[in-house]
Amino acid sequence: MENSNAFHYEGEKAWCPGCGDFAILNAVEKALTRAGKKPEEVLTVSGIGQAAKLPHYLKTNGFNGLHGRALPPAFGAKTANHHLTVIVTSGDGDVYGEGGNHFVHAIRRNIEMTLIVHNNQVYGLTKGQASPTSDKGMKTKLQPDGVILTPFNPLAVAIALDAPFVARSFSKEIDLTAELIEQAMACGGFALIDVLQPCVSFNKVNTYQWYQQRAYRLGPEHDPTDRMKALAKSFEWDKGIPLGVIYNNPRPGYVATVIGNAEPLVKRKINMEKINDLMARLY
Ligand SMILES: Cc1ncc(C[n+]2csc(CCOP(=O)(O)OP(=O)(O)O)c2C)c(N)n1
Ligand code: SF4
Ligand SMILES: [Mg+2]
Repeated sequence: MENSNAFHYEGEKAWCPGCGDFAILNAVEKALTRAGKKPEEVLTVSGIGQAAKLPHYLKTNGFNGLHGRALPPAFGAKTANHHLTVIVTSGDGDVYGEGGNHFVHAIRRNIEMTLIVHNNQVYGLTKGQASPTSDKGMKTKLQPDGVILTPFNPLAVAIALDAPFVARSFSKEIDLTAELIEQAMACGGFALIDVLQPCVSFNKVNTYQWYQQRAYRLGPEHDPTDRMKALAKSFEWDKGIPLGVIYNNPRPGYVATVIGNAEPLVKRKINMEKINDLMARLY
């Protein structure tokens, strides 16, 4: 059946058949369509990895940068052009490992953007080494005796830093992921959506079945505005993995509070005389 949404890219996608990344891409398209966005109003930014290929497969403005460095250019773009809806798509290795410092400080700055992490618990692109979210004991070609480190808990870190919107989904739950992306884009500040994403080629432990056996949807009894309860939820893993909005404390972000109504940089006139003078003094 032909896909009629304005964000859909028909070309080939270099992901393995069955990879959870396809469903995340589908959810992003759905969320943008339902939110009534136009392709030119959206910027999708990524670093390096399988997840980071997503901007290539979506008809929006796009920027594909360096491994671990998706958040800084996204921040730059948002501050220079406030009207853009900025979405960052990253892998667990990209944003929780190599770019972990940017993850922490983007949340502290509360920059208005939605970070979608394709959390497959491995380095997919480089063929299955352990990532910061790999379960303890998981054996890989590089960790033949099993991972010895305690996994990084992105949700707990984001809640500790008081991120306005912290959620988790499972790639198979396309409607839930799309719904969470829509809420994230409307939250007014930094939003994290960690999406459990099976890597069918290199993660033979955390499979579709493994996630399906544990993942459950949070019900109305969970109050996402209660930070301590949200923190407790963020530690649930082995017996049950909660999906949905874990923590919600909406408030204005960096651009609204620091830059306010000032004219976006992108709209300001360029004074070539001043630039040429500056260049002449630099060289
Ligand atoms: C600075 C730097 N370090 C390491 C690499 C090699 N590298 C490329 S992708 C990647 C890991 C990707 O894992 P993840 O971010 O989880 O994405 P996935 O492929 O699993 O979606 C690594 C280590 C690189 N390209 N640049
Ligand atoms: S290696 Fe894993 S993450 Fe990468 S495309 Fe294949 S299934 Fe997806
Ligand atoms: Mg990964």
